[in-house]
Amino acid sequence: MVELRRTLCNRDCPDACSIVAKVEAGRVVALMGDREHPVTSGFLCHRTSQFLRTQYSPSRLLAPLVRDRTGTLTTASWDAALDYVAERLTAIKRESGPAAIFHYKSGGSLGMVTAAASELFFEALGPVTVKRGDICSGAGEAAQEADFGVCDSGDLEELALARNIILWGKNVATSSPHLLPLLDDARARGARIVGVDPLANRTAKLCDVFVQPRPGGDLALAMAVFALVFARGWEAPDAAGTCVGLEQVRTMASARSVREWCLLADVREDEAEALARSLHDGPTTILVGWGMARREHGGAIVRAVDALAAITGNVGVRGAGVSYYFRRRRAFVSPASGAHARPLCEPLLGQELLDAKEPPVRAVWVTAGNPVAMLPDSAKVHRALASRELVVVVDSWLSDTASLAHVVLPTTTLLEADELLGAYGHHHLGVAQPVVERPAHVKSDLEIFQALAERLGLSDFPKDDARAWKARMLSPELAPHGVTLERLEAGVVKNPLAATTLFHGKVFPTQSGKVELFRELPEDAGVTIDLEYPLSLMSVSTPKSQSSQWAKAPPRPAEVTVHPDAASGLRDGELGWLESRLGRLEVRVRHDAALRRDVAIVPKGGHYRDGAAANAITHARLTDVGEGGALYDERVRLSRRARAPR
Ligand SMILES: Nc1nc2c(c(=O)[nH]1)N[C@H]1C(S)=C(S)[C@@H](COP(=O)(O)OP(=O)(O)OC[C@H]3O[C@@H](n4cnc5c(=O)[nH]c(N)nc54)[C@H](O)[C@@H]3O)O[C@H]1N2
Ligand SMILES: Nc1nc2c(c(=O)[nH]1)N[C@H]1C(S)=C(S)[C@@H](COP(=O)(O)OP(=O)(O)OC[C@H]3O[C@@H](n4cnc5c(=O)[nH]c(N)nc54)[C@H](O)[C@@H]3O)O[C@H]1N2
Ligand SMILES: [Mo]
Repeated sequence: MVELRRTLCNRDCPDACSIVAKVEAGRVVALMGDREHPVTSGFLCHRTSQFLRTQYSPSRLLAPLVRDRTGTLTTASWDAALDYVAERLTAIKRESGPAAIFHYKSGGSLGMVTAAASELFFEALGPVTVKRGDICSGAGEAAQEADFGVCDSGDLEELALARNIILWGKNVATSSPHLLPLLDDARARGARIVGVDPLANRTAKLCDVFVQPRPGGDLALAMAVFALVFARGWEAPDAAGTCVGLEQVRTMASARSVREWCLLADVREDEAEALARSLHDGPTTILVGWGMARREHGGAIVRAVDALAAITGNVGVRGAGVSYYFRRRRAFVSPASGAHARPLCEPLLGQELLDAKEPPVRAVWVTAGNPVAMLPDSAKVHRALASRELVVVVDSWLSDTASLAHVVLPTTTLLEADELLGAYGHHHLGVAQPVVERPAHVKSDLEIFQALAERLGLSDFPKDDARAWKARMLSPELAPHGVTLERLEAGVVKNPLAATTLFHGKVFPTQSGKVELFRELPEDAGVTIDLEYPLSLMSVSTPKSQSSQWAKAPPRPAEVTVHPDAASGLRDGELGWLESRLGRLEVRVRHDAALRRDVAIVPKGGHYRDGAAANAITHARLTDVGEGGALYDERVRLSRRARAPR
């Protein structure tokens, strides 16, 4: 018998889709997008439509692995694996204190139950050492909090009221494909779509105007637009009343001519003009990508974009706003208190782990992350982890990080997840429910913590099932709106606590109650030219993978795509070295004449053990605010393989 079952995708993706699984004799045979989910609208992304390859892959982990005396990861029983982990954690805690244990969690599952269970477990055991900062969106969130007092978005459906939509550093076709139907609708209604991105990616095709500044040239571009706005008197009549710092922005923008700012940004003046006009002719919504802020001046860039919107009157009114992030946790309460022994900075993790003293970190537990491939300076992250006494990784495949662990515990996949979920690209809430039974020797993260809590004598750790955790974690503010667990189990609901028009009435939760505009500009608006390493390494999302999780194995060696003139004479298809000041990768060169001559694209998520991780040649560097990772500021060059290794 064929049955259709519904669940919600728990991937680290803004769309949080409703998936319809076709199940036959206990096996999922097809995955489809749910027509009833207002954002999913009946289709799945490439990654998830291919997920059955991963679900039924022969390389899926189906039993715990423990490193044996010869150093080989060998299959073990759950009892043996958990007894070993419990015994080692107990000894390390007794000898060095709980701060010697580090819990690292990343975005492999955005499920709230997994997040809460891991936090609560390590609070009860410790509190232990945890991470701080955010490799993904640290800078952008901090920027918006500084400007507006909170980092959130209005309703996605407000896009229908926008006359202009600016996609600023946002590759929707790849990273949030469920925005495409909304953008198509907007265009059909006559809205204008403007893109700003150094890369003419697939999203460029749906833009009426597409501006390609040099990587990191956005601050200079914003300054050009400010200069035009001020010259034409296009600031909103109430700008001085709703913003603090308007005059400083005016002074900053007047430091150069529009022409000079455009040269610095490497755009034409008419392109800056088109942006200024779009902001003047509002309501205009700016959708800001997460990647753009992964730069040394990333916070400043987002703050400049916020300021453009605020000064031209595009904040706090319908059909307008600067959308960076939707507060996905707003509807939930966590049973964890946030207590910890000390934090280590995520984007600098390798060094921070090596440097930690009194006590040194002796044990690391990894939940839903692959830091070796996904954090910058992979070699250092690898070395830092491999030199600990105990590394435990919970995952469903042998990632670069799991490969170096002492214990690997096999867990559930997104089709087996039992979870509570929000989204960071819209305001719908929902639950994931297993659409298929998990393999016999696989446990959810929650069950793993429960089994360990028992061994460690943490008797207060809740023993009830995922559904009980979900019920406890719904904010009490939801029930008066009729949003209960039963209601969510029947299908997604729009978060009733989220604003339709954010900052309606132009009231901002900042100290002044107004938008607090940025006041400082880095020298040359942050633009630097590096003649020795002329290319910017753009290790951006590819439709084919979710970070390091690929449906089909990624190409080996990694592919680098450059303008033919920037290929150092290497032909399309030829092998070469891609070098940064940190290291080099062997790569296969691809030509694309539509690219700028100063960029090199390597897909995000290549594997370290294959020599294909962009992070192996990316320095660990912080963003200006928010302790994000300046991943995209890496400078590289291509060279022939014959060259002697450095
Ligand atoms: N298929 C797929 N989807 C994903 C992911 C994935 O790995 N694969 N990852 C998910 C995750 S974790 C996240 S956080 C989001 C990521 O979402 P995004 O951060 O939007 O990620 P990308 O698609 O990498 O797009 C980043 C865009 O920023 C542009 N950019 C880079 N530097 C600059 C700059 O200086 N100025 C401007 N204007 N633009 C710049 C890049 O060219 C690129 O088009 O997507 C999620 N969705
Ligand atoms: N060079 C470069 N580096 C980047 C980026 C970039 O654009 N360029 N993007 C950055 C961004 S935006 C992000 S968010 C990070 C992502 O970094 P990570 O979150 O580390 O990325 P993934 O490779 O998706 O690793 C998640 C792991 O969780 C596992 N997993 C899935 N479901 C579960 C579950 O239910 N439980 C457990 N325990 N594990 C599970 C997956 O199998 C996978 O191995 O990478 C960052 N790194
Ligand atoms: Mo991310």
